[in-house]
Amino acid sequence: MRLLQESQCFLFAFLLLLHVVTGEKDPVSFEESAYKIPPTGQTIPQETLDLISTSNRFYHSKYRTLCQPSQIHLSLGDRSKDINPSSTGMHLSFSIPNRITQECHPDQIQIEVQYGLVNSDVHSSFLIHEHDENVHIKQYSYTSPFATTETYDSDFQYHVAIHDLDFDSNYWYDIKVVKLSGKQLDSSSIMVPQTKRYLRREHPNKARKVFRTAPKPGSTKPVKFAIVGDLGQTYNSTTTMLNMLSSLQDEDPPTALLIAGDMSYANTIQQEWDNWFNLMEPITQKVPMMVAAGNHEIECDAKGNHLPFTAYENRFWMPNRLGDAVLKPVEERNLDDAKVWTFCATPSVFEGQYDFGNAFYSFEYGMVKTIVLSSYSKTHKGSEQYKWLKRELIKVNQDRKQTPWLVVMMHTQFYTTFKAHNDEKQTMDMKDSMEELFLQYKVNIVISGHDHAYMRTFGMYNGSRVKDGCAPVYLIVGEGGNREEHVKSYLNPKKEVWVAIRDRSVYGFGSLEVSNSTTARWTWNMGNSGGFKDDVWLQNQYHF
Ligand SMILES: *[C@@H]1O[C@H](CO)[C@@H](O)[C@H](O)[C@H]1NC(C)=O
Ligand SMILES: *[C@@H]1O[C@H](CO)[C@@H](O)[C@H](O)[C@H]1NC(C)=O
Ligand SMILES: CC(=O)N[C@H]1CO[C@H](CO)[C@@H](O)[C@@H]1O
Repeated sequence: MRLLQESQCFLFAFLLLLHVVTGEKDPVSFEESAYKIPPTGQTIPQETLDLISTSNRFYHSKYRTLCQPSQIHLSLGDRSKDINPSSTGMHLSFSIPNRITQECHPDQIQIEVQYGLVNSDVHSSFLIHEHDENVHIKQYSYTSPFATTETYDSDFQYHVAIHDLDFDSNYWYDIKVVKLSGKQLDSSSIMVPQTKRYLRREHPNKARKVFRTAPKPGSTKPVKFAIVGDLGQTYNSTTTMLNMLSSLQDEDPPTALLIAGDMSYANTIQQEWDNWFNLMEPITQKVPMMVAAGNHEIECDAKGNHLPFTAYENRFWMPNRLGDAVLKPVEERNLDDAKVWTFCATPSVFEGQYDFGNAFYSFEYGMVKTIVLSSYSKTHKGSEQYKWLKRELIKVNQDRKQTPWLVVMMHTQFYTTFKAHNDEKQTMDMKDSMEELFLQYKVNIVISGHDHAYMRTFGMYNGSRVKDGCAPVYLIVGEGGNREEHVKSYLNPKKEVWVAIRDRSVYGFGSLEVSNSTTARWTWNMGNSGGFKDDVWLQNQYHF
């Protein structure tokens, strides 16, 4: 009996392991553009370029339409509150112009959401009402500490929940502006020149947008996530994004995207958030994007209320929220020039308060339960986050047959082989209080970014490789391609015994494909031709 237990528990087997590091790629010149599209004929395959040109955001039309939604991004819906949940949901988020014209104010326009099962004649629709409990319209003003003479007024950020969807099904949807300035929409009267950047016309041949809902917890349906961190918006980020986009054409495509923090690298310049959501839209309008708060999301407001996480709280809407965000302003004395990077823009250590909202939350996706933690919220034993985490872990372990795979995602890393963000106090405090729970409650995989590199460990606890492997495996996925480039060096020239594989040379993203309760395949650096790769079958460390 004991032998059997141990064999269930053996270390992650490598059935396939490729580790090829090639030399420098040819330098690629590209013109800095809003979307940072690399030139045709470079590293991006033609099929992918075709994909971009038919996706509406990249479509260069002569005229664009007033008040149209852009920056469309999905996130998974809220868990059903019913005792016997039989349906699921999706959140639709998008942006309606504000900064160009007042005509698009929510009081002035009427937006209709239509959706229905693909291959079914039945469809549903509703008009968006500001005071509906399923609708949240956010708009914020923000002053960058680096440009205090200019206040940015955001577009209207809509977050609309759709409920009562079937699990594991394809739905089409459409977001339509049906009334403008109180007038029924007349398409001929609303054409404006393209120079107005936020206005655009839909692609004439655009297919309806389609998303797939999550499989039901307890279902045996295989699931696949695309996973990345520290993405940014450089040429290299665009390459990663395009590779993710072309993976959506695969026979078994990823149906959710997990980002382990540091999304846009706007670094307080809010227009860069608009650019980033536009850049991501071809993917995020099809696949729910689930995010964690990174230090590049802290971005406190230099005037107004001095609150941190302004863009992160207004632009994303994660499911199963525990309530509105509770944020403490950054202290005035920490906003002067000398301290602004350390305390307000993208600090490594953040001592403020950030609870609830998009800070920490969880979601089920078929066989996988994911718990997203905030590295920039309190983590000690009495903290809101710790108490909630413990409750979640107890709950999920009451029936691991429902979700035999338990993933934790957070921005900062408990373990690293890189000389970069090693031993940051805040992260070490989090590790001191929470690592024990990860082990006790049988977390399979812990995903982080922060270090701009890639690492996979063996089962780890308290600084060492656990002999029988019955401990969480730690992944660092911060090689998305942001402007800060790769970490410069390793802590030790030879990899530590607990490190299975590491890289700091090639950008990419990961794919987690859960086949069944015992086996998953993890692949890193998807779609990049040549370069470093990691491709392993992971055995569930625990026996359910
Ligand atoms: C963790 O390891 C340290 C030595 O590195 C040891 O002193 C400590 O007791 C260990 N803690 C646990 C909980 O095993
Ligand atoms: C689980 O999936 C793996 C990989 O596809 C497969 O080899 C294995 O036989 C499956 N196990 C069960 C119990 O179905
Ligand atoms: C590692 C990698 O792919 N780096 C590329 C990032 O983008 C620049 C162009 O801006 C390329 O020259 C690098 O090869």
